[in-house]
Amino acid sequence: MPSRLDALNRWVDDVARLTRPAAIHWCDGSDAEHAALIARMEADGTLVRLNQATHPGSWLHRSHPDDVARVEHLTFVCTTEREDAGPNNHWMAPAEAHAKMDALFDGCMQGRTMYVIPYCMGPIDSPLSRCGVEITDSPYVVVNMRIMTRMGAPALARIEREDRFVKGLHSTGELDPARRFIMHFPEELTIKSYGSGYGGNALLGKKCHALRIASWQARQEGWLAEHMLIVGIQTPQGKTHYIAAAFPSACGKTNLAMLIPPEGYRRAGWKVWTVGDDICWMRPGADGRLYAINPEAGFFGVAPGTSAKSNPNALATVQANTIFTNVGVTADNQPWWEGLDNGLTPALDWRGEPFDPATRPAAHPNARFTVSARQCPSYSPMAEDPQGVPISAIVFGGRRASLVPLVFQARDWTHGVLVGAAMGSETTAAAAGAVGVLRRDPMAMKPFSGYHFGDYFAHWLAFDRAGAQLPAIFHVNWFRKGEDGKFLWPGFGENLRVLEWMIGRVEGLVGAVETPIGLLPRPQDLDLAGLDLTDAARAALFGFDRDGWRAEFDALAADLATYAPRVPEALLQEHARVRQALG
Ligand code: OXD
Ligand code: MN
Repeated sequence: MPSRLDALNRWVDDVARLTRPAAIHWCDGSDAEHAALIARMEADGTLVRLNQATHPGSWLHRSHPDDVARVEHLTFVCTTEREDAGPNNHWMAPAEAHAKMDALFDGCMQGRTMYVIPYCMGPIDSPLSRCGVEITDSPYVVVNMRIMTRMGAPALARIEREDRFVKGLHSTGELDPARRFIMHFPEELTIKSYGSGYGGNALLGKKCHALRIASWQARQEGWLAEHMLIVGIQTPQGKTHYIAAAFPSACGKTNLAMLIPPEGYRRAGWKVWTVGDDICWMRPGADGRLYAINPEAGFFGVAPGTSAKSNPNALATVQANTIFTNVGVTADNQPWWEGLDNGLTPALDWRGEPFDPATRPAAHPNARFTVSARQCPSYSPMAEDPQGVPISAIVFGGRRASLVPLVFQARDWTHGVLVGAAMGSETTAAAAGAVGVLRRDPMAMKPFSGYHFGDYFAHWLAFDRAGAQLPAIFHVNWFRKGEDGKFLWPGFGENLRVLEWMIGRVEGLVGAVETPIGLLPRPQDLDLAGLDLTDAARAALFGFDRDGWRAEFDALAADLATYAPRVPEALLQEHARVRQALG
């Protein structure tokens, strides 16, 4: 009898014929398999044992110095029609892309083991979850995928039941940036990635599958695959509201997902539950609400800046069973990074050389930790619920030194989609180029939407239909600065004050004032007790600058026009309506 796994077996055979590995290993996700892989990587230097007294079960990986981040300029969406990928993606014709990739893969695994990793994105028994299989020659990828996904035998069993999975083929190749490509074939549910071992390029379940391919699948199947954290806010009355929030990189997604309530809130009974810190899959339930799962099982977080002050939950999470990539180490082999502030000093930097601040920082600025979400003290028990969590509010945000107030609410869903499409962040001194330049990043999906942004906006708008009970949509800006260049809002745990206002809005309990850009709280609508905000700070954080917003909306018109002719008419009309109200 033909097996439901025939397609998978045939593909594995085809890949083996092309890449010619010395051995093929089907990953079952067991502890024994994991231990053998770790031992092998310790022996060949891929992993360095960290101090097992302070960090049990933890390891350090030093990547190739040229292979430390996602490579957007080498990332392609290969649809039959160029237009379907949109101006928001690099495009290559599928036949050309396959030929290019297959030439790179030809014989590339000779002398190496080829690992076949069946994985499930999302709880193994959730109807919202989707499966994939990654073939890789990197044992580092295998151990990371075991943390980041539900990997191994249960995933293979689900694939056998469903007979449908995303195919991901990966090889670290020669780690030569000139021979590095990350190609997506959404029409074939296929990914081919060559020449990089870095997380976002190599752990194919994450950005490649759970965002680029999944966003395509989601459009066809009527759901949303988003670059959002999911956090549960439990009120003193015992009700938990789940909030999904999209921010571009370096805007504190992991911190918000693991927020520690300010002392007064804690005493009053507020609790915060982490469901996910990076990706959110949402689908309308029978009651018309959107239900969300975190497709990932772990965190692939940025280490620098993580401290007992900025994110105590993250720090507690990475105390054991963690793979650190490109951090520094102390003389007694504890992981160390800039901003850790634990009183220790680094001995070696991320390249394994004696630390010299004049040469380079101890940790690469994009140094990462990979760790199971289950180790997070605030991990929500609902994160494993196959039905997902009902979303009360969607939050968009960016880093805006001026103009954009602390928080405002969109009037309705269509306005909210416009607010998401208008999202942007200002460049910081940390990045090359001019400081304070606005980069538009709709829904924080610029690097991750697997299809044309115009179609993506239309897909979002389509959720507003009869019977839908859609979340309220908000925009936040934690990064407003005063004349002196200092942040006006304290951020971190104090952001709960803003989330409390959102929950009050959802429950119909608190006020707001109408402005052309949306509904703004008055300072008295938020609990600001104990915060030292000057009158000028209040005016900026809660104010509405009509002239500034006029200019902002004119610039937005030009940015939306880059997605013509696919920008939905309803979105253009919404823009025109707000622009007119601005006078
Ligand atoms: C990102 C990440 O780059 O989550 O967005 O790693
Ligand atoms: Mn991300």
